[in-house]
Amino acid sequence: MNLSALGWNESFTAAFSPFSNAGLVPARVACEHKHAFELYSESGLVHAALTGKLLHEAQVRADLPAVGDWVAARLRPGEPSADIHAVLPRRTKFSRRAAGPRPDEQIVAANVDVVFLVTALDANYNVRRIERFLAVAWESGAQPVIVLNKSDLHPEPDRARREVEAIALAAPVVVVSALDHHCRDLFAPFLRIGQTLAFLGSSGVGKSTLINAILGEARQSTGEARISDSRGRHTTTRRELLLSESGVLVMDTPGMRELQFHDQGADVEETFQDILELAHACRFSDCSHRDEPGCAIQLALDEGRLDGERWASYLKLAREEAYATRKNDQAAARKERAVWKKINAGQRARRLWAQRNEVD
Ligand SMILES: Nc1nc2c(ncn2[C@@H]2O[C@H](COP(=O)(O)OP(=O)(O)OP(=O)(O)O)[C@@H](O)[C@H]2O)c(=O)[nH]1
Ligand SMILES: [Mg+2]
Ligand SMILES: [Zn+2]
Repeated sequence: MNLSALGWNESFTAAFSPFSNAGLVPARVACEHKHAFELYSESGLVHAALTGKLLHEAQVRADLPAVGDWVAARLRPGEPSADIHAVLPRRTKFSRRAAGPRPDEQIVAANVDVVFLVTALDANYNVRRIERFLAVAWESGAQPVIVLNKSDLHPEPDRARREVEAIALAAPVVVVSALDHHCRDLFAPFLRIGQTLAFLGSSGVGKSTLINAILGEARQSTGEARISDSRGRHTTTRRELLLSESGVLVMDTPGMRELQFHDQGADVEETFQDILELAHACRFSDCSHRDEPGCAIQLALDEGRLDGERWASYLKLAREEAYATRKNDQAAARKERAVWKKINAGQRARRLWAQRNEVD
């Protein structure tokens, strides 16, 4: 296997140099099992485990490898297996809040160049959801492409295209039927060796069917949608970076209705309608519900009309929401810095190149 065909480029070389001195090799995470990873390396597919040191030093989940990551690995001599010593900084990343008690960041996909946000033109077609996915996609650093699949099921696919183009900004919109023979041609402009493509979207929209069509191989299982509401059945159950015979690198992912970062607010409101209504009756509109006079929440707690545990769980969610928002702001700032870094690196590279040519 050739590293550049696996998506390696100069942006990783600098980050890797300390590891190459230590005798490690670069490898890319193809998929993740419970306690193990599969990696693409120059010597082919290898199984790998994390070193205790990496596990120990990881502060948060996002410090551990995710599908698409480049890692520094030590190959075990004579075996198709390796140990992962470090994760290289991600060029792009999709993350969402992990389920669970701590609002931890979960990396959905790393180092993706082009992300296809897939929606089906069936009963679940929803422009607002595409809008939300798009917002997260722009933050990831990858180039988003909106895919309206199952055009064969829509009476006026061109009307849908116009509607979506109106919110797409700079993202191209592809209207397609995965069952159509010409499907692959529509994706041809994106199929370049070394480019990492990823497909995201709800279960049943046809991500795996599109991937099979693009690869020209029946690589991924696909599943019938439920008849009742045409939702999918979560046929794909793990994220996986596939490398086709033709050299196309594409990530299939399990169905995801939302990328959670942006949507939490609506959930909190829906779930805690009663509390929000109570808060309307506080004397001060910016009441913090701690010890202000005329606080309707404190009064309701005192009188037993509001359950203390329910209040505590509201506070917890509200805090997490604030955390997620803060995190999004940080992501935006990071992205801006990254752009400048790229520009500076470009200037530096040009300068070095010019110096070198002078010497030659
Ligand atoms: N009519 C029609 N059906 C399609 C099209 N694309 C996919 N399907 C069908 O939709 C169903 C779901 O397709 P999948 O490719 O499994 O969907 P998925 O997005 O990978 O779903 P998960 O793996 O569950 O996330 C299958 O029965 C496909 O044959 C299309 O363009 N038109
Ligand atoms: Mg699938
Ligand atoms: Zn109050």
